[in-house]
Amino acid sequence: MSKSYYLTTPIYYVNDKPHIGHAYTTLACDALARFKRLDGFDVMFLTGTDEHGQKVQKSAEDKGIDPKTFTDQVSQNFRDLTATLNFTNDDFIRTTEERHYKSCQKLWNTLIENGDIYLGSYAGWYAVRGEAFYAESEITDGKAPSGAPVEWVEEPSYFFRLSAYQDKLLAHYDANPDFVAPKSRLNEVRSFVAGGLNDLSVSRASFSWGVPVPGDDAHVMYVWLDALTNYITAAGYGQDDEADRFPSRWPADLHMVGKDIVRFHAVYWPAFLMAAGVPLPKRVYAHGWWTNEGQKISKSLGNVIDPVDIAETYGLDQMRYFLLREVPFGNDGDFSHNAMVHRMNGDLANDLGNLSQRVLSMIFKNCDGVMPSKPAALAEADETILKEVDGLLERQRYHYDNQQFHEALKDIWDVVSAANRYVDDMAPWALRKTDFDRMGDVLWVLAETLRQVAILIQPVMPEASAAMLDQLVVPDDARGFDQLGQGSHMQGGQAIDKPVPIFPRYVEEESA
Ligand code: ME8
Repeated sequence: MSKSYYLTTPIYYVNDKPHIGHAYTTLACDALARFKRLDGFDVMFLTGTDEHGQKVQKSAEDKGIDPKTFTDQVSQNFRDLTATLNFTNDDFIRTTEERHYKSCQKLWNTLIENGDIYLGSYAGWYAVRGEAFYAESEITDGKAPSGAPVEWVEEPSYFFRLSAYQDKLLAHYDANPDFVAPKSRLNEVRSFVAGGLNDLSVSRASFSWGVPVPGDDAHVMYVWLDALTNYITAAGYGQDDEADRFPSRWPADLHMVGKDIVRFHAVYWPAFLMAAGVPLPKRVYAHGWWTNEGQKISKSLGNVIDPVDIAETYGLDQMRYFLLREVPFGNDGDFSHNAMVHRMNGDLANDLGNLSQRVLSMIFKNCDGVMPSKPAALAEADETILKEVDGLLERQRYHYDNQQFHEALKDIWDVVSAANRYVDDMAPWALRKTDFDRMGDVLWVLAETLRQVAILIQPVMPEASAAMLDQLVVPDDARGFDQLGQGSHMQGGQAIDKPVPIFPRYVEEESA
C-alpha cells in the first residue's frame, strides 16, 4: 500500500471575498500536496468554506438575502479561486453540507455520552468577528486582543469541559514537540494552556444559523466546534462508509493555518478529539501574516489584494514563486510591487530563464537540435555540479516536511547559480571550435541539471516547469521524483524544438 498524506487548509469564512492571505495558505498546501504526490504519496488535500455563525448570518441580513443563498454565492468564489490559482485540492467541503451535519452531530453525541458536555448558562464577552469568547481580563476599550469589537452575551449554553484537558494537552505538547510549529507558536499555545483553561461555551441560542444541537432545537453548535469538525467529516467520520475510509485517512498529517487561529487548532481541537476518543492530528503549522506595502490588509483601508489581479499582472507561477520564496515560512511578510518584480526578473527571468534559454539554444543550433548523449566519462567540474543536483531531493524532502518552502527554493536556486557559474567557466560557445565533443558533454550536464530542477519546481510552478520539461522532451510519465538522482540521468538523443523563453521579464510601464 502506498504511503498516505492528508493535509488541510482552514475553511474560510464566506462573509468576505477571497484575498491574498487566503490564497497564501491554500498555495502552501497546494505546493506540499503536489510535492507529496510527486514523491509517491496517496495525498488527500482538503479546503473549503466555513458557512455558519453569527457573522455570516449578519452579512446575509445586510445584503437582504437568506443565509443559504448568500453562502451558496460566496462559497462559489472560493471554489472558483482554487481553479484559477491552479490548486489541486481533492475535496472542497462546505459546512452547510449534509455530510457535515452528520459528522458534527456524531461528535456532539459522543461528547455528551462521554460526559464532556453539560448545559449551563453563559454570561460574557463575544466577538462576532472571529467568533470567539473572551474573559473580562482580555478586553480593553471594548475590544478583544485581536482588535475585534466585543458584545456582552447572556444566554443558556452548553459547555465543553475544557478545564479537564489542561494536563492532557500539556502532556501532549511535551511528548510531541512537533505538534505545533513554528516553535514560537508552540510556546505561545503552551503558556496559554498552562495559564489555566475555563470550560468552553459550545452552543448559541440567540441565533439559528448553525448545526442544530441534537435533541435541543433551541441551540445551534458554536461555529468553531462545527468548523473544526470539517477535517474529520471529509475523512469519513460519521458517514455511512466511515469504517472503510476514516481509519486509513485520519489522523491528518498537517493542518495548515494562519497564526490568528492557532489557539483553536492547537488547544480546542485536540481537546475535543481527546474527549471523543479520536486520534489527534500530527501537526498544526501556523504561518505568518501578510501586509500590503507595509500596511495591514483590511477592507476598511481599501488595500485588500486580489490574488487574481496579482496573477494577471505578474503571472500565476511568478506569484506562486514569490509568495513561497520571499518570506521565510512562518514569518510575517510584506507584499510589495518592487519585491515581486525583483524576484520575477532576478530569480526567474535572469537566473533560471536565461540559463534554460541559453542551454537549449546552443543545443538547438550547434547539435542539430538533438540532445547530446550522456557522456561516457565526466570531468571533475561536471561531477561537482551533478553531485549537488543529485542530492537535492533529500534536502527538499526535509524542507517540505518542515514546511520551509523558502529553504527548499533557495537550495534549488543555489544549484541554478552553480549552473550559471559552470556555463560561464566551461564556455561551451568557445568549445564549439576547439573541442566539439567536450561541448556536447557540457551541454548534457547543463540539460540534465535543468531537467532535475524542472522536476523539482513542479510543486511551486506547475505551468512553467511543464513548459521547461516539454522543451527538454521529458515524457509526461517521467516527471515524478523517482526520475531524480544519479540513477535516473537522462540518456540524451531526443530531438528538441527551438526553445522559447519561459519566464518573461516585468517591464515597468512608462509613467505618463
Ligand atoms: O478564521 N496573511 O476563516 P478566515 C496571511 N473560518 N494569511 C491570512 C491573512 C493574511 N493577511 N488573512 C487571512 C477563519 N489569512 C475560520 C477558520 S478553520 C476550522 C476555520 C488566512 O476566512 C490564514 O490562513 O478568517 C488565516 O488563518 C485564515 O486565512 C483565516 O480565514
